Amino acid sequence: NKLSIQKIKPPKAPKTSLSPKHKYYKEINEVIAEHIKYAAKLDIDNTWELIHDEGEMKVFKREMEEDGMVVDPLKAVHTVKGITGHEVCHYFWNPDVRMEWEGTLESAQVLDWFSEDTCVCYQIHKKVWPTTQREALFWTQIRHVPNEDEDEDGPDYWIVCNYSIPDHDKCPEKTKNIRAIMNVAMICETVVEPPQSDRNITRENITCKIQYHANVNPGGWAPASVLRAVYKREYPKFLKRFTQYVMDQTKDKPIMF
Ligand code: 16C
Repeated sequence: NKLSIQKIKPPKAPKTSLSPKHKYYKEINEVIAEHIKYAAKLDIDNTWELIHDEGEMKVFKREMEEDGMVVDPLKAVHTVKGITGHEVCHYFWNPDVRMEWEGTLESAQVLDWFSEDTCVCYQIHKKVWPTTQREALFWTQIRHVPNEDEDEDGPDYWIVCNYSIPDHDKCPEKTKNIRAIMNVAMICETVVEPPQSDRNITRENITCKIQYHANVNPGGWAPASVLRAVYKREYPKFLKRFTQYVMDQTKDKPIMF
């Protein structure tokens, strides 16, 4: 029954442990605020084209080009039972486990830690025939965005954002790869249906509502048809494989709200 659905709010945590003096502090706050704003609107109107529809998972794109390069914004929504938004974001963010679920990578490295919740990653993606291999250099941050509305029922999000940076001291300079540019976010809300009054909350009672935004510029020439075919196949594959990974990892662990 709809009226009895409640959202469990985790304790208010510091928004980020990154120092306001850090050179990326402003950029990170702005980028994250922008994703949250769009996620809250959930404005999937008819300018978005549905490219994959499978159960609760829906993947949309908007065809767009910049200087002749395909940069189609991509948006996906998914609803998964038995896991929380904090768990989804934890596994999406944690660089130690990325190779376990990310099927497009050849290698991934952490180059720097800005703070406990923010690091810089350098990764090399698998080659897509017949194009030059891609690499990426980006900060990645996980954070809890508590509901700040007067309205107690307002959304409470967990978010991870991966956002490209132009350079880093420890980043290999001249490689054979083309640098792709990304602005990616995973934004989650946890919905809890209360158990019968004498029972504890179990994984049966929780559902995670996921939104995933990806703006990727391949950074150099690649045939539009190859590119669109690659992401039409890879994003749904990623969403399925990654959410299954989170379910497998968490099923015997205490719920992380
Ligand atoms: O968000 C995802 N993963 C995060 C952690 O890795 C991170 C990565 C974002 C993707 C950035 C793409 C950079 C170029 C990719 C090269 C293509 C590799 C395909 C290999 C196929 C075996 O935020 C999950 C992302 C999962 C889906 C990625 C698919 C991206 C395709 C974009 C089109 C660019 C192709 C350029 C080469 C033709």
